[in-house]
Amino acid sequence: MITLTINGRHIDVEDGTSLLEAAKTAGIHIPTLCHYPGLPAHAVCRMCLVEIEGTQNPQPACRTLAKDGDVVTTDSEALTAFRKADAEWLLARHPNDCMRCEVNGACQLQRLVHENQWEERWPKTPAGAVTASEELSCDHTSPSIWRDLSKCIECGLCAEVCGDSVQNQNVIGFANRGFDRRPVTVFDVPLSQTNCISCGQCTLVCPVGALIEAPHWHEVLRTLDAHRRVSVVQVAPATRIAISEEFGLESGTVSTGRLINALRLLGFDYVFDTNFAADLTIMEEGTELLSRLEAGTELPLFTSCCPGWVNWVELNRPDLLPHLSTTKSPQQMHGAIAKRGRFARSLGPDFADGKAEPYVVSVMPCTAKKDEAQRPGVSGDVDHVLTTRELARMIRSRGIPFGALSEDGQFDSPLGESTGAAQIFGASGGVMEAMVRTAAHFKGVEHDLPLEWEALRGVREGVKTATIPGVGTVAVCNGIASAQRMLEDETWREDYVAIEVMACVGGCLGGGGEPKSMDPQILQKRAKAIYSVDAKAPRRRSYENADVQALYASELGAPNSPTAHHLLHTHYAA
Ligand code: HC0
Ligand code: SF4
Repeated sequence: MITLTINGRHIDVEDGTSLLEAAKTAGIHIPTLCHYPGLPAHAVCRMCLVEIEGTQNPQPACRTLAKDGDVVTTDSEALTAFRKADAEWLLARHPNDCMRCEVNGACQLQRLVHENQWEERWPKTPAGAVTASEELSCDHTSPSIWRDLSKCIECGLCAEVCGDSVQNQNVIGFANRGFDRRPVTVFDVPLSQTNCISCGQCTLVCPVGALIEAPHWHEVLRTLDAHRRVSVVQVAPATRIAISEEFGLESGTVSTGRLINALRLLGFDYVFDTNFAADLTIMEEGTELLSRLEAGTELPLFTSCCPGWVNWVELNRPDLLPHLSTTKSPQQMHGAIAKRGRFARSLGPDFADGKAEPYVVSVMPCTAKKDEAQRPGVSGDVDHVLTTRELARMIRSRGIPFGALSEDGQFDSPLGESTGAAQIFGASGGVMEAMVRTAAHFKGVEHDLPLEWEALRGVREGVKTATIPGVGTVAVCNGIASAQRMLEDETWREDYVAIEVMACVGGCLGGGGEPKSMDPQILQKRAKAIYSVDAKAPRRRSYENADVQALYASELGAPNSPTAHHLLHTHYAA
């Protein structure tokens, strides 16, 4: 332990603690715009400069380690004046469009200016006009990610998370120096022409609105307001937990009922559960795995429900495409069933003869799901995809008191029932654990095997494995970088029969569309909540879902039947 003084307070911290963290332990707040837990400190925003007795110049608190005996000041007049000038310099080159900015209310630059009531230094833009810098720097070519470099404050977090620190994609990097320093793509081409996999991790760490999810919520709200179409919404497993954070509820609070009530208040006619389709996915994908095992071909089977991973394979390793499961993701399956199944036909004659179809929206913790909804082979199943953050904006914009809503909301039937196996899809390892539970049933060995597979769980581990008697060894790659590492040698071909890959660390609960959080334990808290829903579920194996059984009996026949293939499977582009 070392002892130092910050603003006159004695503080004991572990050796190796930064001044920023040391101050935090004593409840002393030092502003910063470029710090993000878990990523290396770059000290580029200069907001966290502090004075250390005996040191000539102020030092960045994020990158300076506390030393025994340090005497530190965080709030001198000189520091305050510097921070104000720093903010004004940032504002001088920042567009004056906070009122319509997607991250209005969640932007850290805005918060800092607001908190300190620093003077506005924006160039005055006439209403409706587009500044030259906006015109040059907006990139809306990706179906998932929008960039507006005129808002960039050069914190470097996007390049860090997209690069070696987390995702290992290196789509974004820094170019130029000084005033022209900018995060650019290779050769500065639009994002749609890069190897971006749409994971959205860059939008999660961006402290301003320079990188955001391609927004769909304005159009969804317009469609709901007009109320011309029958509207259907489906909700992903991870969203019902993380959305609580947007409204001040404790992290890890399960808000399924509140969320259903909020969606009804927004005007959706039917509120369904993506988890229903997750159970259906297991029936299809589990059967696909057993068929491949019998035939001894295209093994190991890779899961295909993560669109970031599917994008990565198509862009980087098309030779692996035959290994991807052809089963559609739960999002797309749910859309296909809602639009073209018995439910749609029950809505009236126009729906029955195909002249009309319901308007289908999904709420996902993922930005790549926007991209997925437009893929050849599934496009049309889902009309718009909202991230968890976008839904929170909609709820706020309509003044719905989310935290005060009752937890009694219930999904509509018949596309709303689900099992605990579907709920764990939202955590890394969950799809594989769910598949193991049902594959064990198909093989007639479920009663000899445990229901819970701890070896496949965990939100920080890289590659997790378990050996399932009667099936083989399965693996889980937690994050795209761990999959890339696994693929570096060829042993995976022999070692495993099935491999789950989720592009984001933690799985969907760490998705690029989730609420922004500075809590280093946030993934663990969300995962704990997900597994608690499973533990309390009355049915915990996908094949036990009564609505899924009824769907097979009435419409699909058996898993992997020709009708099931037509509605529930897809193909990939080499
Ligand atoms: Fe997921 Fe899904 S589990 S990808 O993370 O498979 O986005 O939550 O909705 O589709 O079910 C995301 C989460 C889903 C899908 C499901 C799968
Ligand atoms: Fe990189 Fe993912 Fe952002 Fe694309 S979406 S730029 S791959 S972090």
